[in-house]
Parts: sequence; structure tokens; C-alpha cells
Amino acid sequence: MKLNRYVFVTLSLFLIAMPYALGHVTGASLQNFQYNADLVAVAPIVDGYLDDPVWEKVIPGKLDQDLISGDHLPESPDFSGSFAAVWRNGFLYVAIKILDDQFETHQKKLAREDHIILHIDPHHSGRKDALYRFEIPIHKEMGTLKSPLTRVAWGNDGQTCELSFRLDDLARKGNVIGFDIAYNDVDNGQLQHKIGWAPEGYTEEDEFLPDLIFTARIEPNQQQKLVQWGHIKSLY
Ligand SMILES: [Ca+2]
Ligand SMILES: [Ca+2]
Repeated sequence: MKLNRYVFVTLSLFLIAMPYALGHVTGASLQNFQYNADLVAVAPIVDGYLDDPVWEKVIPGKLDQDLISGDHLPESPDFSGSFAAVWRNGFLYVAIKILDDQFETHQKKLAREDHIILHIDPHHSGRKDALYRFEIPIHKEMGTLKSPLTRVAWGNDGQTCELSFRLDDLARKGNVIGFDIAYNDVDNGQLQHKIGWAPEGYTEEDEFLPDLIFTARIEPNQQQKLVQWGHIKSLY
């Protein structure tokens, strides 16, 4: 019996360790990895500058996972990146902050310059889909935008960015979509790193997406009343 128990424990440990040994994160490992996008009373102005009051109160997600090696990336002067997201009236707003010691923005091909890769999974299939993959070059005007992306604006010489996605009814309290964001760091025309917001062990090979949850700490109606009350109060 002792031997059986030993075999069972060994097998269990092996099964627990297996996803990490393979260098892949399973869907289950993403369960506790999510971003809570909160409802805001006033939408941010999508101008690339993060001076809107809503961005002062949000909890950012960090871009600190090396998507090639699967390792956690230590803090470094070469790169730091973070994002935050809020929602209002059917729109998801995303703010991005990037510090890169060498911005590469004047190449003809996207692969040879710094860019952001973003996935949205509006119907929460859990997986990445090319249809909802957005490649956003740093500090550049973009032509026609692919739906549901409605606006991209840069500020501070490409160090800050604001985006908006029109999700209509999908942006509602308690709803969940798939979401991820990564930065492809190119220096001298060569790709150096792919750094993403993801749990440890996650690589670009993983097809699963983390969750983004639409939260509302104040009921929408209640909040609207508060805003109206704010307007009334300001008259006096
Ligand atoms: Ca702004
Ligand atoms: Ca770079």
C-alpha cells in the first residue's frame, strides 16, 4: 500500500509540474490572472496624454513577462511598460505607458520597428483569433482601423498611448472578454524582446488569453445620479 501511495504522490506531482515543464501555461493557470476594468463616471479623452482623472485611480497591469523564454523579466532601464483599462457607455478605454531606451519608429516594415500587439476576444472563446489581433506601431498615425478599435492616440513622443474599442452591449457590469497586450521591442531593426502582460511561464506560443472583467463598484444608475448631483452642486 505504501508503494501505491508513493506512486500516486509521484504521479500527482508530475501532473502538476507537467504544464510548466512543457513551457506552456494551460487555460487553468490563467484562471487567477485577470484584469478588472472598472466603470468610470467620465470617459477619458483619447488624446494620448494620460492626464485624465480616471487614469490616476486605476490599478495598472505590468508588461513584465518575456514571451519568448517564458521567464519573468526583471526591472530594467532598457524597458518598462504598463497598461490600464476602464469602460463607459459601450466603450473600453486602454491607456499604455512604454519606456524603451531605444525607440525604433522610422522603418518601412512593422516587424522592424517597435510595436504593440493587442488581442481582444469579445465573445470570450478564450483563444487568440487573428480577426481580433491589433498591431499598433509606436508613435505613428494609423490609417483605417479594424473594428472594434475606434481610436489610437500617442503622446509624450510615443511613451504614452490611449486606445478605445467600441464593444456596445459587451461592455456591461460582470461581462468577461479575453484580452492581452504585448510590446515587441526592436532595436536597430532587430527584434530584441517580446514583453507581455501575462503570468509566469506564459509564452507567445500559448493560444489562451487572460480575462478582462467589466467591473462597476458603483451601480451605473447610482453613478449617473451622482454625476448629475455633481453638476447641480457646481451651479451653486
Ligand atoms: Ca487622455
Ligand atoms: Ca526598441
